[in-house]
Amino acid sequence: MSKQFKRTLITSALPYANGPVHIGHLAGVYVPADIYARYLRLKGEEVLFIGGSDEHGVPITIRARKEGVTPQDIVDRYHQLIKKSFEEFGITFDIYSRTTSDIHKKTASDFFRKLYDDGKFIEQESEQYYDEEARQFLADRYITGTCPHCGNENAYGDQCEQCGTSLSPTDLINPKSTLSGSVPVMRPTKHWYLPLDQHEAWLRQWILEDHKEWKANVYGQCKSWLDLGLQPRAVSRDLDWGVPVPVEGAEGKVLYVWFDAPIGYISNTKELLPNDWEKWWKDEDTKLVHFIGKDNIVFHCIVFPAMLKAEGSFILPENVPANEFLNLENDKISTSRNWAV
Ligand code: B3M
Ligand code: ZN
Repeated sequence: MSKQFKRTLITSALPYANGPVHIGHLAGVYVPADIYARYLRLKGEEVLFIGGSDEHGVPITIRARKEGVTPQDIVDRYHQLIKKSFEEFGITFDIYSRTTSDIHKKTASDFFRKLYDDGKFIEQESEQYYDEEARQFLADRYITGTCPHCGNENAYGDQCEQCGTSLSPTDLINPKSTLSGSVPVMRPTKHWYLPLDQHEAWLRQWILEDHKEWKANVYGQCKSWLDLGLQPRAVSRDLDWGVPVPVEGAEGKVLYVWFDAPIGYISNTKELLPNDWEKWWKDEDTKLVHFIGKDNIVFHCIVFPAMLKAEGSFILPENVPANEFLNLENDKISTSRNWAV
Protein backbone atom coordinates (compact mmCIF):
# COMPACT_ATOMS: atom_id res chain seq x y z
CA MET A 1 0.00 0.00 0.00
CA SER A 2 1.28 3.46 -0.75
CA LYS A 3 2.27 5.69 2.12
CA GLN A 4 -0.32 7.95 3.74
CA PHE A 5 0.88 11.53 4.18
CA LYS A 6 -0.42 14.21 6.54
CA ARG A 7 0.02 17.17 4.20
CA THR A 8 1.03 18.05 0.63
CA LEU A 9 3.56 20.64 -0.43
CA ILE A 10 3.07 21.58 -4.08
CA THR A 11 5.68 23.58 -5.95
CA SER A 12 5.49 24.83 -9.52
CA ALA A 13 8.56 25.77 -11.58
CA LEU A 14 9.73 29.34 -11.00
CA PRO A 15 9.51 31.11 -14.37
CA TYR A 16 12.46 33.30 -15.39
CA ALA A 17 11.54 36.94 -14.87
CA ASN A 18 12.76 37.91 -18.32
CA GLY A 19 9.52 37.82 -20.26
CA PRO A 20 5.79 37.24 -19.84
CA VAL A 21 4.34 33.82 -19.07
CA HIS A 22 2.72 32.19 -22.06
CA ILE A 23 -0.07 29.72 -22.59
CA GLY A 24 2.35 26.76 -22.75
CA HIS A 25 3.59 27.49 -19.22
CA LEU A 26 0.05 27.85 -17.92
CA ALA A 27 -1.28 24.71 -19.57
CA GLY A 28 1.75 22.59 -18.87
CA VAL A 29 2.57 23.54 -15.31
CA TYR A 30 0.46 26.10 -13.47
CA VAL A 31 -3.04 24.94 -14.32
CA PRO A 32 -2.32 21.27 -13.47
CA ALA A 33 -0.64 22.31 -10.19
CA ASP A 34 -3.56 24.61 -9.39
CA ILE A 35 -6.12 21.88 -10.08
CA TYR A 36 -4.24 19.54 -7.77
CA ALA A 37 -4.07 22.20 -5.02
CA ARG A 38 -7.77 23.03 -5.32
CA TYR A 39 -8.72 19.35 -5.32
CA LEU A 40 -6.78 18.65 -2.12
CA ARG A 41 -8.16 21.76 -0.43
CA LEU A 42 -11.72 20.72 -1.34
CA LYS A 43 -11.04 17.37 0.30
CA GLY A 44 -10.11 19.28 3.45
CA GLU A 45 -6.45 18.32 3.30
CA GLU A 46 -3.58 20.40 4.53
CA VAL A 47 -1.86 21.81 1.43
CA LEU A 48 0.56 24.52 0.49
CA PHE A 49 1.10 25.75 -3.07
CA ILE A 50 4.37 27.60 -3.66
CA GLY A 51 5.28 29.75 -6.66
CA GLY A 52 7.67 32.56 -7.48
CA SER A 53 9.94 34.13 -10.05
CA ASP A 54 13.42 32.90 -10.93
CA GLU A 55 15.38 36.15 -11.08
CA HIS A 56 19.00 35.12 -11.47
CA GLY A 57 21.06 33.60 -14.25
CA VAL A 58 22.23 34.49 -17.71
CA PRO A 59 18.77 34.75 -19.36
CA ILE A 60 18.12 37.82 -17.19
CA THR A 61 21.48 39.47 -17.90
CA ILE A 62 21.08 38.92 -21.64
CA ARG A 63 17.68 40.56 -21.65
CA ALA A 64 19.02 43.52 -19.62
CA ARG A 65 21.95 43.98 -21.98
CA LYS A 66 19.66 43.91 -25.02
CA GLU A 67 17.49 46.62 -23.56
CA GLY A 68 20.32 48.69 -22.09
CA VAL A 69 18.94 48.47 -18.54
CA THR A 70 20.07 46.70 -15.35
CA PRO A 71 19.15 43.10 -14.48
CA GLN A 72 17.30 44.50 -11.47
CA ASP A 73 15.12 46.64 -13.79
CA ILE A 74 14.28 43.54 -15.82
CA VAL A 75 13.30 41.35 -12.89
CA ASP A 76 11.31 44.13 -11.21
CA ARG A 77 9.31 44.63 -14.39
CA TYR A 78 8.67 40.99 -15.24
CA HIS A 79 8.11 39.77 -11.70
CA GLN A 80 5.21 42.22 -11.36
CA LEU A 81 3.87 41.36 -14.80
CA ILE A 82 4.02 37.58 -14.27
CA LYS A 83 2.56 37.82 -10.77
CA LYS A 84 -0.35 39.86 -12.09
CA SER A 85 -0.98 37.39 -14.95
CA PHE A 86 -1.17 34.53 -12.48
CA GLU A 87 -3.59 36.48 -10.28
CA GLU A 88 -5.80 37.37 -13.22
CA PHE A 89 -5.72 33.79 -14.42
CA GLY A 90 -6.86 32.64 -10.97
CA ILE A 91 -3.85 30.53 -9.99
CA THR A 92 -4.22 30.06 -6.23
CA PHE A 93 -0.63 30.20 -4.97
CA ASP A 94 -0.27 30.54 -1.22
CA ILE A 95 2.74 32.70 -1.98
CA TYR A 96 4.31 34.06 -5.14
CA SER A 97 7.67 35.55 -4.22
CA ARG A 98 11.05 36.03 -5.89
CA THR A 99 14.63 34.81 -5.74
CA THR A 100 16.00 38.33 -5.27
CA SER A 101 14.34 38.55 -1.83
CA ASP A 102 16.68 38.92 1.15
CA ILE A 103 15.32 35.77 2.74
CA HIS A 104 16.11 33.82 -0.43
CA LYS A 105 19.64 35.17 -0.77
CA LYS A 106 20.35 34.21 2.83
CA THR A 107 18.72 30.78 2.54
CA ALA A 108 20.61 29.93 -0.66
CA SER A 109 23.88 31.28 0.68
CA ASP A 110 23.55 29.34 3.97
CA PHE A 111 22.63 26.17 2.05
CA PHE A 112 25.77 26.44 -0.08
CA ARG A 113 27.88 27.20 2.97
CA LYS A 114 26.60 24.15 4.85
CA LEU A 115 27.49 21.87 1.95
CA TYR A 116 30.85 23.60 1.63
CA ASP A 117 31.61 23.25 5.36
CA ASP A 118 30.55 19.60 5.32
CA GLY A 119 32.93 18.86 2.44
CA LYS A 120 30.13 18.02 0.00
CA PHE A 121 31.69 19.89 -2.95
CA ILE A 122 34.78 19.37 -5.09
CA GLU A 123 36.86 22.47 -5.88
CA GLN A 124 38.31 22.47 -9.36
CA GLU A 125 40.13 24.82 -11.66
CA SER A 126 39.39 24.76 -15.38
CA GLU A 127 40.10 26.86 -18.45
CA GLN A 128 37.24 29.02 -19.65
CA TYR A 129 36.76 31.72 -22.24
CA TYR A 130 37.52 35.23 -21.00
CA ASP A 131 36.87 38.57 -22.71
CA GLU A 132 39.93 40.77 -22.16
CA GLU A 133 38.17 43.92 -23.34
CA ALA A 134 35.04 43.49 -21.23
CA ARG A 135 37.26 42.00 -18.48
CA GLN A 136 34.99 39.12 -17.62
CA PHE A 137 34.52 35.41 -18.08
CA LEU A 138 31.95 34.57 -20.70
CA ALA A 139 28.81 32.55 -20.09
CA ASP A 140 28.21 30.06 -22.92
CA ARG A 141 25.46 32.22 -24.37
CA TYR A 142 27.80 35.19 -24.61
CA ILE A 143 29.98 33.42 -27.15
CA THR A 144 29.07 33.00 -30.80
CA GLY A 145 30.90 31.34 -33.65
CA THR A 146 30.55 28.89 -36.48
CA CYS A 147 28.76 25.61 -35.78
CA PRO A 148 31.09 22.67 -36.54
CA HIS A 149 28.09 20.58 -37.65
CA CYS A 150 26.13 22.79 -40.06
CA GLY A 151 28.33 25.83 -40.66
CA ASN A 152 25.86 28.35 -39.20
CA GLU A 153 28.00 31.38 -38.37
CA ASN A 154 25.81 32.56 -35.51
CA ALA A 155 25.79 29.48 -33.28
CA TYR A 156 25.89 30.04 -29.52
CA GLY A 157 28.37 28.54 -27.07
CA ASP A 158 25.70 26.22 -25.71
CA GLN A 159 23.65 25.45 -28.81
CA CYS A 160 23.32 25.92 -32.54
CA GLU A 161 19.82 27.11 -33.16
CA GLN A 162 19.97 26.21 -36.86
CA CYS A 163 20.69 22.48 -36.50
CA GLY A 164 19.69 22.12 -32.83
CA THR A 165 22.97 20.48 -31.73
CA SER A 166 24.03 21.25 -28.19
CA LEU A 167 27.56 22.58 -28.10
CA SER A 168 30.21 23.66 -25.67
CA PRO A 169 31.98 26.97 -26.31
CA THR A 170 35.21 25.26 -27.36
CA ASP A 171 33.36 23.47 -30.20
CA LEU A 172 32.78 26.79 -31.98
CA ILE A 173 34.98 27.72 -34.94
CA ASN A 174 36.12 31.38 -34.81
CA PRO A 175 34.60 32.15 -31.39
CA LYS A 176 33.66 35.75 -30.70
CA SER A 177 32.49 37.49 -27.55
CA THR A 178 29.08 39.09 -27.91
CA LEU A 179 30.02 41.60 -25.21
CA SER A 180 32.87 43.35 -27.03
CA GLY A 181 33.13 41.53 -30.33
CA SER A 182 36.70 40.50 -29.48
CA VAL A 183 38.20 37.03 -29.72
CA PRO A 184 38.04 35.45 -26.27
CA VAL A 185 41.08 33.84 -24.63
CA MET A 186 41.31 30.87 -22.30
CA ARG A 187 41.91 31.60 -18.62
CA PRO A 188 41.89 29.40 -15.54
CA THR A 189 39.04 29.85 -13.06
CA LYS A 190 38.04 27.98 -9.91
CA HIS A 191 34.57 26.55 -9.32
CA TRP A 192 32.70 24.30 -6.91
CA TYR A 193 31.16 21.09 -8.17
CA LEU A 194 28.48 18.84 -6.76
CA PRO A 195 29.85 15.31 -7.25
CA LEU A 196 26.72 13.74 -8.69
CA ASP A 197 28.70 10.58 -9.42
CA GLN A 198 28.91 10.00 -5.65
CA HIS A 199 25.10 10.21 -5.46
CA GLU A 200 24.44 7.81 -8.30
CA ALA A 201 23.87 4.65 -6.28
CA TRP A 202 21.11 5.97 -4.03
CA LEU A 203 19.54 7.94 -6.89
CA ARG A 204 19.30 4.73 -8.92
CA GLN A 205 17.60 2.93 -6.07
CA TRP A 206 15.32 5.84 -5.18
CA ILE A 207 14.12 6.61 -8.73
CA LEU A 208 14.47 3.39 -10.72
CA GLU A 209 13.34 0.98 -7.96
CA ASP A 210 11.27 3.01 -5.50
CA HIS A 211 9.49 5.34 -7.95
CA LYS A 212 8.46 3.20 -10.88
CA GLU A 213 5.09 4.98 -10.71
CA TRP A 214 6.52 8.30 -11.96
CA LYS A 215 5.27 9.43 -15.36
CA ALA A 216 6.93 7.53 -18.22
CA ASN A 217 8.62 10.64 -19.65
CA VAL A 218 10.11 11.54 -16.27
CA TYR A 219 11.16 8.01 -15.37
CA GLY A 220 12.59 7.44 -18.86
CA GLN A 221 14.66 10.61 -18.84
CA CYS A 222 16.04 9.84 -15.39
CA LYS A 223 16.90 6.32 -16.44
CA SER A 224 18.83 7.48 -19.48
CA TRP A 225 20.77 10.02 -17.41
CA LEU A 226 21.57 7.42 -14.78
CA ASP A 227 22.53 4.83 -17.38
CA LEU A 228 24.98 7.26 -18.98
CA GLY A 229 26.64 7.76 -15.59
CA LEU A 230 26.47 11.01 -13.61
CA GLN A 231 29.28 13.57 -13.66
CA PRO A 232 30.20 16.31 -11.16
CA ARG A 233 28.28 19.54 -11.92
CA ALA A 234 29.56 23.07 -11.38
CA VAL A 235 27.34 24.97 -8.93
CA SER A 236 29.07 28.35 -9.31
CA ARG A 237 29.62 30.73 -12.20
CA ASP A 238 31.74 33.78 -13.03
CA LEU A 239 28.95 36.33 -13.28
CA ASP A 240 28.00 39.61 -11.65
CA TRP A 241 24.32 38.78 -11.18
CA GLY A 242 23.24 36.22 -8.58
CA VAL A 243 23.84 35.11 -5.00
CA PRO A 244 27.55 35.63 -4.20
CA VAL A 245 29.48 32.43 -3.43
CA PRO A 246 29.91 32.70 0.37
CA VAL A 247 33.54 31.63 0.45
CA GLU A 248 36.67 33.72 0.89
CA GLY A 249 38.45 34.35 -2.38
CA ALA A 250 35.30 33.83 -4.46
CA GLU A 251 34.84 37.46 -5.47
CA GLY A 252 33.09 37.83 -8.82
CA LYS A 253 31.52 34.39 -8.51
CA VAL A 254 27.86 33.62 -7.90
CA LEU A 255 25.82 30.49 -7.27
CA TYR A 256 24.75 28.84 -10.52
CA VAL A 257 21.12 29.77 -11.13
CA TRP A 258 20.08 26.11 -11.05
CA PHE A 259 21.61 25.81 -7.60
CA ASP A 260 19.76 28.80 -6.17
CA ALA A 261 16.42 28.58 -8.01
CA PRO A 262 15.04 25.34 -6.48
CA ILE A 263 16.09 26.61 -3.05
CA GLY A 264 13.58 29.37 -3.90
CA TYR A 265 10.82 26.87 -3.10
CA ILE A 266 12.24 26.63 0.42
CA SER A 267 12.80 30.37 0.89
CA ASN A 268 9.30 31.20 -0.32
CA THR A 269 7.86 28.71 2.17
CA LYS A 270 9.99 30.35 4.88
CA GLU A 271 8.77 33.79 3.87
CA LEU A 272 5.16 32.65 4.16
CA LEU A 273 5.56 30.64 7.36
CA PRO A 274 8.62 31.94 9.24
CA ASN A 275 7.93 29.78 12.30
CA ASP A 276 6.35 26.79 10.71
CA TRP A 277 8.16 26.14 7.43
CA GLU A 278 10.26 23.24 8.64
CA LYS A 279 7.39 20.82 9.03
CA TRP A 280 6.74 21.31 5.29
CA TRP A 281 10.31 20.50 4.29
CA LYS A 282 11.70 18.24 6.98
CA ASP A 283 8.87 16.00 8.17
CA GLU A 284 8.54 12.59 6.50
CA ASP A 285 4.76 12.99 6.70
CA THR A 286 4.87 15.78 4.11
CA LYS A 287 4.34 14.79 0.49
CA LEU A 288 6.45 17.02 -1.74
CA VAL A 289 5.33 17.32 -5.39
CA HIS A 290 7.13 19.41 -8.04
CA PHE A 291 5.13 20.48 -11.13
CA ILE A 292 7.56 21.35 -13.93
CA GLY A 293 8.12 21.49 -17.69
CA LYS A 294 10.02 18.70 -19.40
CA ASP A 295 13.27 20.66 -19.72
CA ASN A 296 13.59 20.86 -15.96
CA ILE A 297 13.43 17.11 -15.23
CA VAL A 298 17.10 16.51 -14.53
CA PHE A 299 17.30 19.44 -12.12
CA HIS A 300 14.26 18.37 -10.09
CA CYS A 301 14.80 14.61 -10.14
CA ILE A 302 18.56 14.40 -9.88
CA VAL A 303 20.38 17.65 -9.03
CA PHE A 304 18.02 19.17 -6.44
CA PRO A 305 17.44 15.83 -4.64
CA ALA A 306 21.23 15.35 -4.49
CA MET A 307 21.53 18.83 -2.95
CA LEU A 308 18.80 18.05 -0.41
CA LYS A 309 20.36 14.70 0.43
CA ALA A 310 23.82 16.26 0.81
CA GLU A 311 22.38 18.90 3.17
CA GLY A 312 20.93 16.08 5.20
CA SER A 313 17.81 17.42 6.90
CA PHE A 314 15.31 17.68 4.02
CA ILE A 315 12.72 15.33 2.58
CA LEU A 316 12.81 14.33 -1.11
CA PRO A 317 10.03 14.77 -3.65
CA GLU A 318 7.43 12.03 -3.76
CA ASN A 319 6.52 12.84 -7.33
CA VAL A 320 7.66 15.12 -10.16
CA PRO A 321 4.91 15.48 -12.76
CA ALA A 322 6.56 17.03 -15.82
CA ASN A 323 4.66 17.94 -18.92
CA GLU A 324 5.62 17.53 -22.53
CA PHE A 325 4.12 19.76 -25.20
CA LEU A 326 0.86 21.58 -25.44
CA ASN A 327 -0.63 20.74 -28.81
CA LEU A 328 -2.94 23.21 -30.41
CA GLU A 329 -4.23 22.26 -33.84
CA ASN A 330 -1.30 19.88 -34.09
CA ASP A 331 1.29 22.61 -33.73
CA LYS A 332 3.67 22.54 -30.87
CA ILE A 333 3.09 25.97 -29.44
CA SER A 334 5.18 25.35 -26.39
CA THR A 335 8.58 24.43 -27.75
CA SER A 336 11.54 23.78 -25.55
CA ARG A 337 12.98 27.01 -26.85
CA ASN A 338 10.04 29.07 -25.63
CA TRP A 339 10.13 27.38 -22.31
CA ALA A 340 13.83 27.40 -21.53
CA VAL A 341 14.60 30.72 -23.23
N1 B3M B 1 13.46 29.17 -14.42
C1 B3M B 1 13.69 27.37 -16.05
C2 B3M B 1 12.43 27.58 -16.78
O1 B3M B 1 11.73 28.58 -16.56
C3 B3M B 1 13.72 27.78 -14.62
C4 B3M B 1 12.88 26.92 -13.71
C5 B3M B 1 13.35 27.02 -12.31
S1 B3M B 1 12.47 25.94 -11.26
C6 B3M B 1 13.32 25.94 -9.82
O2 B3M B 1 12.21 26.74 -17.60
ZN1 ZN C 1 24.59 23.88 -36.46
